Amino acid sequence: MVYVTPDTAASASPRHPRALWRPAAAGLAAALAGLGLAELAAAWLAPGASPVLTVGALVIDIVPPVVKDFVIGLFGTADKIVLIATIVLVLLLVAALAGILESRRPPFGRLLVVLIGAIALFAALSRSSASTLDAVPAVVAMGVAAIALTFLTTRLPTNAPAPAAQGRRRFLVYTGITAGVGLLALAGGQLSAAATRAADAARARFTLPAASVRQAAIPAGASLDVAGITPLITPNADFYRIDTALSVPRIDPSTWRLRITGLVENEVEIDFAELLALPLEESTTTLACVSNYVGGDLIGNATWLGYPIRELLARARPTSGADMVLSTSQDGFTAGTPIEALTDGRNAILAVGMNGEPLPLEHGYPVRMVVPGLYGYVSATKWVVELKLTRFDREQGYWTPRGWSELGPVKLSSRIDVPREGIAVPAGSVVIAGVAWSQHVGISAVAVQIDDGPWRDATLADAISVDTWRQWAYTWTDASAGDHTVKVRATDAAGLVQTSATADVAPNGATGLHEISMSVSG
Ligand SMILES: Nc1nc2c(c(=O)[nH]1)N[C@H]1C(S)=C(S)[C@@H](COP(=O)(O)O)O[C@H]1N2
Ligand SMILES: [Mo]
Repeated sequence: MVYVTPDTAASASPRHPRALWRPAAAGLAAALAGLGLAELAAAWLAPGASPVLTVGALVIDIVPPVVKDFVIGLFGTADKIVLIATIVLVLLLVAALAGILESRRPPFGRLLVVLIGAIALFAALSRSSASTLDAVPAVVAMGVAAIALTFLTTRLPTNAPAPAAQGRRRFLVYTGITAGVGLLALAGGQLSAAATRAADAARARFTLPAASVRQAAIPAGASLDVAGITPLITPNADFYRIDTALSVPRIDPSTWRLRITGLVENEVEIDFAELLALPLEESTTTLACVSNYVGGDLIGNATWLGYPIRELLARARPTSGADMVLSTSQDGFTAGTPIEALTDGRNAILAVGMNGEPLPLEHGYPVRMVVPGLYGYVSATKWVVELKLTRFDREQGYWTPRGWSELGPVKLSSRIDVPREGIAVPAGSVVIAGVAWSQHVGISAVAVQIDDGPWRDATLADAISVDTWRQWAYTWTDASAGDHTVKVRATDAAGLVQTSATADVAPNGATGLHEISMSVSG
C-alpha cells in the first residue's frame, strides 16, 4: 500500500501537479456513504431527524424573512425542493473540498467533515421535540464520512509511473464501493421512510368503528382533585413504550391477518376488515411492564377497544393438551400467555383502539393484545399476527430464556406521585397522593407512613374496575418543618398487604414499598 503525503507525491512527479478530481471523488464518495447511512439510521431510529431535513429546517429558521419571501416568490411551492437541492449541492461541494483538503493538508479535510457534522447535530438537537436518539443520524454521518475520507485519501494513487495503474484502479474500486454503499443506504432509507408515511396515512384515514359494548361510564369519583396527580387515563402520547423493535413495524392494515394455529381443531384466519366488523368492546385496563421498579413509570392506563380473544379461541377449538397461547408479532417478538387468562372472562382482547384513536404505530398498530393482570412481556403483544396454541413445556415466549419467568402476573403495588420526590413543600397541610393497583383483584385500602409514625389510611378514589389502578390521597394536616420520608402501602381486595420486602424487577417484577423524601419548609 502506498501512502501519499504531499511530500512523496511531489517527489514522485514534481512536474505534474496531482489531479484534483481523485481527492474530490474521495470526498464525494465519503459524503455519500455518511449521508446514505445517516438517512437510513434516521428512517429506522429517528424519523424526523434526517440530517438533510433538520439542516433544512435550521436554514428556514435562520434565513431572514426577505430571503424566504424572495425564494418563495421565485419558486412557489417548489421552495422546499429547492432548499433540499441547495443543501445537497452545497454538501457535495464541501465534500469535494474536504477530499482535496484531506489529501493535501490532513487532517483538515476530516476537520471540515466534523464541522459539517456538528452543524447537522446542532440542527437535529435544537428542534423542540428532539430526543437523544435524534443525535444518531448526524453522528453516523460524521463518523462514517470521516472514516471513509481517511480510508480513501490514504489510498490515492501516486504519480509514480510503475505501480500507478494498479493503484489507480484500486482507488477507483474503493471509491466506487464507498459511493455505492452510500447510494444503497440512501435508497433503503427513502423506501423505509415511504413505508412509514404510508402506514401513517393509512392510520389517519381509518376511523374506529363504534363499540358494541361500551365501557361503563367512569365514575366521577375515580379522579381525585389533587394538583399534579397522575391522570387516571394516560394520554397516548405519554403512555410508556417498551419493545424490542429497532424500528417500529409499519403494517399495511389491508394486508394484516391473524392466524390461530397449533393445537386447535380448526385453524382460524381473520383479516382486519373482518375483525372490525365483529362486535367490539371497550374496556379500561392498566398495562404494566415487569421492568417497572418500585415507584417507576412503566405503567399506564387506557381505554382500549377490541374483540375478546376468548371468542376467537372458541372458533379455533383448542385441543385439551394446550395450556399456552404463544402470540407472535410481525417483528418476531413472542409472548406466552396461559390460555386460562384469555378465557376466564376477563377483558383479554385483540385491541384496535386506544383512548378513542386507532392504536398508535408504536403501541402496536393495527392490532395488539391487552390482557388485564399480566405484565406486558407475557401478554401484550403488539403488531400481533399469530396466536399459536401450544404448551408451556414445549415453547417459551421471547423473554423467558432471557432470564424472566414464564408466568408474569402483575404484583400488588402502589406509588406516590404527589409531592414529587425531593420537592420542598410549605409546612401546614400537605396532600400526599398517588395510585395503587392489584389487577384482577382490586385495591381495598392504601396507607401512608410518615417517618417512623403509624400507618394512616389514605382516602381511596372510586374504582373503575379491578383491572385498573386506583387513585388515593392522604392529607398530612400538621406537616412540620424539616426533612421527612413518606412511604405508601396498599392492601388488595383479598386482604393481602403489600410486602415491604424488596425484590428486583427480574425475574418476575419488583416488590417493596415506594418511599420518597420530602422537605417541609418552616
Ligand atoms: N411486538 C412486541 N410487543 C410487545 C413487546 C415487544 O417487545 N414487541 N414488549 C412487551 C412489553 S415488555 C410491554 S411492557 C408492553 C408495552 O406496551 P406499550 O409499549 O404499548 O406500553 O408491550 C409488550 N408487547
Ligand atoms: Mo415490559
